[in-house]
Amino acid sequence: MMDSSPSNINSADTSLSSAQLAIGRGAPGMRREKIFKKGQMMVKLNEENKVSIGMKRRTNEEEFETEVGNALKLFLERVTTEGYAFNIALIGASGCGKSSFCNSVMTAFSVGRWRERAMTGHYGGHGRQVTQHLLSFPKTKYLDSEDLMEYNYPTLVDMNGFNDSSDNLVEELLRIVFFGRLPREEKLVDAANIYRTSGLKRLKEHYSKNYEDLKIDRIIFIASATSPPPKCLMDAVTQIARGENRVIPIFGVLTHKDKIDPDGDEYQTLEKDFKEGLGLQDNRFLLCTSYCDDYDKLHGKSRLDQRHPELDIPILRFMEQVCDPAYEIIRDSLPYGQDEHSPAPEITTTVTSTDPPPSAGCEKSKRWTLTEYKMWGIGILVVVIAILVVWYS
Ligand SMILES: Nc1nc2c(ncn2[C@@H]2O[C@H](COP(=O)(O)OP(=O)(O)O)[C@@H](O)[C@H]2O)c(=O)[nH]1
Ligand SMILES: [Mg+2]
Repeated sequence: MMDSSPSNINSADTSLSSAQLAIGRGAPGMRREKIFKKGQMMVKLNEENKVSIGMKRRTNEEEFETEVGNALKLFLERVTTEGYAFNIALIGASGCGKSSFCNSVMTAFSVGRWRERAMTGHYGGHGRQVTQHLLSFPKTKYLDSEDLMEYNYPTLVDMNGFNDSSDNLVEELLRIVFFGRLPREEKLVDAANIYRTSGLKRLKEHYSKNYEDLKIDRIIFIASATSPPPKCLMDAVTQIARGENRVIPIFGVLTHKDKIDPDGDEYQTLEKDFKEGLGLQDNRFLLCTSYCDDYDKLHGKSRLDQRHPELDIPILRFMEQVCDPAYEIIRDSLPYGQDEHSPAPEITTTVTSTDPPPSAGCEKSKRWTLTEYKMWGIGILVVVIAILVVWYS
């Protein structure tokens, strides 16, 4: 489990150069540089036993700031500027904290304060969910520093919660999402309605016609540490992500850390069940608190006014694992409907799709790296110059 307590800061953190700190946050890195120098000065005073209680608190904050810089630096080393940005699906039951976690990740990645990019909350047991559509958050929607844009920050995919079941419909909906066949901003419930009115075969036909977009590279399964893990849904996700030909790495997050006793027997049993259900090792698991109303109340200050490095650090470290290209997707180029357990349906009907026409950039197997884009740009420029030279000579 990842611990973010200040006592865990190792001496290497404090030897981090100010230039390294600046890498992470562009202009605000300058602020961090100043803080870091001030922090060193305070350590000196501490040695001389001249630190007041208030100053001690401040030193902790500064150590946290340093650790955020370090976690961010390690994250950037992992995502690099080569390759492509991963699409990460946040899957879980309704109300477990998917959207709150999504916002917390985007806050940890950005320079500014928390913003409600993914809508959170509930309607108090009326069965209606706040998130109804498949929403995607590419880096352009959450990064607020131009310096970071060239890095392959992931696209986070938030959607409404699934029921804790593992029937044909849930499995097919997961397949549709994982294979990138549910168009952005479309409702999962629309797919469920096709199933209800016309059956599984028609559902497969419909989504086989859609163009491949947002094909999922990583799954983060989210559950709350305050309620029993949704075992049927966990089974369905592991079955679709691991049991078929295209194998996607799964990670697990338990939210609501602030509401439980992490050392208590009850929680320990829940964590064990969760990890075993998803086949997780510690490096693919995180217990965390997200930015939320309860945490604001605990601190007596709104997340609109302050950041919480103690929340950001474990999330950054976890995301460093999630975005590690070392986890390979087996048979990545396999399209929807071509896996063993769900053979390609014969398309007999015409289904009107609202999707944009296919483009080279949509197909994941054809996703271009930055270098490839640059090479194409140079190539086109050379051709244009050649035409102009021939024209004027
Ligand atoms: N105390 C606490 N509340 C949380 C945490 N994460 C989410 N919540 C709350 O749980 C409720 C549902 O969260 P939301 O992100 O909308 O869940 P979703 O339906 O899975 O997207 C909201 O009231 C959040 O404020 C957490 O880590 N701790
Ligand atoms: Mg939500």
